[in-house]
Amino acid sequence: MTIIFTHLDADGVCSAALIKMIKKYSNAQVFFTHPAGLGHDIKGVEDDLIICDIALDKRSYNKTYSRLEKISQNYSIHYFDHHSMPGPLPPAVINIHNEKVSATEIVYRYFYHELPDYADHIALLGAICDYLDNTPLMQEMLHHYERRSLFLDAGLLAQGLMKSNSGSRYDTLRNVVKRLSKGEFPCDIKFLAEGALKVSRREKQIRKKIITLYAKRENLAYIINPPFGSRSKIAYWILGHSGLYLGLSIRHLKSKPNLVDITIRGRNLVDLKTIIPPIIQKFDGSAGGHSNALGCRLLKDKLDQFLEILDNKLSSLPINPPHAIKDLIPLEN
Ligand SMILES: [Mn+2]
Repeated sequence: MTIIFTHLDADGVCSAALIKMIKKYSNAQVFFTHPAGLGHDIKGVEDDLIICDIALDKRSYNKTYSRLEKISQNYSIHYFDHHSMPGPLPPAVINIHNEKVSATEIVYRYFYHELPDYADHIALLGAICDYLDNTPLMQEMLHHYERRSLFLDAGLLAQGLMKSNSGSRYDTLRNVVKRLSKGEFPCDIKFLAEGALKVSRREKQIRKKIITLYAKRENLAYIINPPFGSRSKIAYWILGHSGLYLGLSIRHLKSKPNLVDITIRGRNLVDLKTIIPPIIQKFDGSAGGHSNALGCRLLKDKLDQFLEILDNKLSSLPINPPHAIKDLIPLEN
């Protein structure tokens, strides 16, 4: 038996579904985790292990490393990921790493020769939902389907997963993984489709409210403790609505009242991975993610300084500002 630990977003779900399409792994057990929880969650694993789409977290790196090392003495470990790595993995771990593509694409390419034909559809869904369909392979594979039906399925999956938030969430997610691995599409899975419609209808209302609540600095839009809604979507909405470089959705943590979590989204104009971590490290915070989508944690009383430094940094960079909508409207150009 093999155990799969994956992320509970669409990229993680599609990665696990691809793996379960392979005969050898069809009975693998699927568990869901996150960067800070990985080291804890793999404690006591006594099976072959596959990890997908989970960033190696800097703070728990040593613990995770030693647990992986211990497991790897007796079992195989595959680690598929596309987040930046704070350090190496134990030598016996098979590390399949590429920061330019989705975790789903990494898994798809690694197991390509063992996958059924319909795996391409699931590979595309994981990539689209992680904003990483703009790779040479995914762009070519997009031609296997028709854009509108493909994107509908991607939307049903991403939005439907947000709704499966109730009691037996992990069982629901396992069920989605299993059904996708058997060749069903999100449009075949009734509760995903119904959940997606509810989530989308709710978001329509939430966005209207959010775009009245955010604040701006010269180069970035931010919102502190938005009353509802998904952090990443809120960051996007205020990024777009403000016309600025970045959108930041900031939350005070209930469990750790001296800290804030910040979700940052950009327009691919700056590489967040080179800008944010050096600033965060000055304040002894932590940051992780991708060049255009990043999360960080910081002491609450350092937040203003962080925003100030980040804003100045953006001013100093030689980047073209985003186009203003009104400049793009005239037809004569
Ligand atoms: Mn991912």
